[in-house]
Amino acid sequence: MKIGITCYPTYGGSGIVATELGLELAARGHEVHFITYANPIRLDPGIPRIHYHEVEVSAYPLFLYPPYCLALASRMAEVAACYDLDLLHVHYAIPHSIAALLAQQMMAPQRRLPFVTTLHGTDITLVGADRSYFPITKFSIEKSDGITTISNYLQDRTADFFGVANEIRVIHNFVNCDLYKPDLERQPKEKHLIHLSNFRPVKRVLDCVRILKEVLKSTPARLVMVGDGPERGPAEMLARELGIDTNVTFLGKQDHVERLIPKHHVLLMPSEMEAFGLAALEAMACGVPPVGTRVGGTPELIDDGVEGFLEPVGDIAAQARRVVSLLTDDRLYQRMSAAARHSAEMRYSTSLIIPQYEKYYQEVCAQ
Ligand code: GMT
Repeated sequence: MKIGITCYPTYGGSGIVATELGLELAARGHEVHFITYANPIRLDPGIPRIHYHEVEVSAYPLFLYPPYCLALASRMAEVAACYDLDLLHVHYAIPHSIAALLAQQMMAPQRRLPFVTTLHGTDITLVGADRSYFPITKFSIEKSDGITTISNYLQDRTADFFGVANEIRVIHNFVNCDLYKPDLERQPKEKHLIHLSNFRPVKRVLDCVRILKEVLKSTPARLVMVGDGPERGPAEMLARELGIDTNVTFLGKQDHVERLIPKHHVLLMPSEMEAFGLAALEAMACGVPPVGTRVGGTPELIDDGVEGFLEPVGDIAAQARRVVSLLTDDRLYQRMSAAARHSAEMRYSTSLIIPQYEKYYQEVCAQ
């Protein structure tokens, strides 16, 4: 098939899923066209059957807010016509879904251009819940030819909150288990925790620093923070205030997290909300057990006490206790690490999930 993919190309779970989906589809022989305002992260140049079309948003003195959605719709229609795309697949409802709807209408005199929208989390739980975006998010869901969510939790929440009647197909996040795998040469001595996110308030990044402070009361450890965003500065300040800044490293944005994660022992994911928890899935594939919060779709991903631990949001003491148990009880650690890897391979590997997208595309095109 010839598929146009649009996402936020910066750091964030939805962009990562969209990019890796495109790469996997291209590897399976499909022609993939990324239509985005920047080259998506994790997309190296020169990959066969992958094309990148930049969306340029012209500045004009009259535009206080440059109309990105319109520029995107124009580019989508242009690429669809030039490359004879079979469908568009947009990730994150706003504004991508509305741009796809416009592109579809622009193409309508010539032919049908169906589009699939994948909902990832904050597009529903935060942006969609905002009064100013609620009606347009609901409309975009109703007008999509296909809607997928990345967890059962998000499916239920979307149906309940927006009261939409469309079928919502659940296609979970996936991980390439050949790329994300345990590091058999990891240094066993020094214990390293890792956190990966876009450092938004929903991630409760400061809790990672507080958890480390608790952990250090009973066992030595280091914390590596990967990513960047508004909570990075406050987290760095908190580490200094708590006197543990020499135990915390802020690496900023990193492209090859599959090389970093396996060098660590435990992943921290203390989020306020997580529609699924892609970072935890990537860690599990590397045999790194996650300690996270029982919110949204995380219980679908992490079998609590078997593949990692889930505790209440903001309960620093409970999360720290779980981390300490993993760092100090080698048998527990080995058992949980193996179970985490096994679950990633058996339930969320690319070979299981990508065919679900291919099948869904065929259904949507055949409608
Ligand atoms: O908050 C993020 O990590 C970014 C956000 C996004 O939409 O870019 O991530 C969401 O999508 C991921 C991939 O589908 C999910 O695994 C995350 O759980 C989800 N984040 C939230 O719901 C907060």
